[in-house]
Amino acid sequence: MARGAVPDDHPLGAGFFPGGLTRADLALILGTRYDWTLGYGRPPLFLPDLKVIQVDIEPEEIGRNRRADVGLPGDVKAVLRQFGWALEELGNPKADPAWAATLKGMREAAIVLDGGDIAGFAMTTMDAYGPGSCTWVGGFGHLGVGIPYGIAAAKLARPERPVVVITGDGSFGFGAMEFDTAARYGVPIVCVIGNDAAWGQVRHGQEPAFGPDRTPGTGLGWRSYEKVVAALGGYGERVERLDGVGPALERAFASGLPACVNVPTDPTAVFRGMTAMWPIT
Ligand SMILES: Cc1ncc(C[n+]2csc(CCOP(=O)(O)OP(=O)(O)O)c2C)c(N)n1
Repeated sequence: MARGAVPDDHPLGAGFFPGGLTRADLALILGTRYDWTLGYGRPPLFLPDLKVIQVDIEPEEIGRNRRADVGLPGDVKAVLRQFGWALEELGNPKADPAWAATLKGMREAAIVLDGGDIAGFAMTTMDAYGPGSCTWVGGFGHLGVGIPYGIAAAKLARPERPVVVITGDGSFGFGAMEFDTAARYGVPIVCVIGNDAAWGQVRHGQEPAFGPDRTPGTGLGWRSYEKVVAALGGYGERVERLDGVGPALERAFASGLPACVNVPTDPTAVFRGMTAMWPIT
């Protein structure tokens, strides 16, 4: 509930991006529990060698679910005031500019969306912090532009920004060979496929219109598109579990190559905010 106490666009803020936590060497846990919202204090969010200072007014909360390197029983407001005095005594040391730059880069990662339902889910759940930082097919719905947009509009226009392309498996197929372009020009976009083995948004319109067994042409099959990207000189990974997505993204970025993280998704999940061809009733 403290979201916003440090504004998401503060130079030292990482918003809700877990990437900030996985790169940190010290975390302050202030009056909050290691419940499901913090992944119970376990990997992939909390790595084993992350040092933690935990402040809680309930002494028994300290060290519950995860080890605290330093536990401080106390009221968060009072403890933070004391931290402030201690920092003053140390001459108010400034944050490492490299760390601020890392956080800035994570906040400003350009997001490119392509696909039907997957783009709808992503559009409504992801934050954007600057002009041109979130691109998608918009009103024309011209699927297939994700990878080229990722290469050209985002990566070559602003090479300092990390670029993530989130795409449906169908839409990936339209532009997949552009990974060859990305590999030839050394453009390290990271593409995540929300793979429901279907032209999902169209299929989800066919089902109510014609019946669940009458969905012509919209089944695609579970293809290993990550292997296509690897064969073109990029980096490819298939991820079956949600908690594997974050580490796979880290490896994809670390590869420095055009990368594809292929994630099988639930084919029955329907995004109800946009409809490609639902019956008009
Ligand atoms: C070039 C083009 N062809 C077809 C369509 C029609 N269309 C809209 S949504 C959709 C399904 C997209 O499937 P996918 O990319 O796999 O994403 P999903 O909906 O499964 O998440 C299609 C084919 C389109 N918008 N653009």
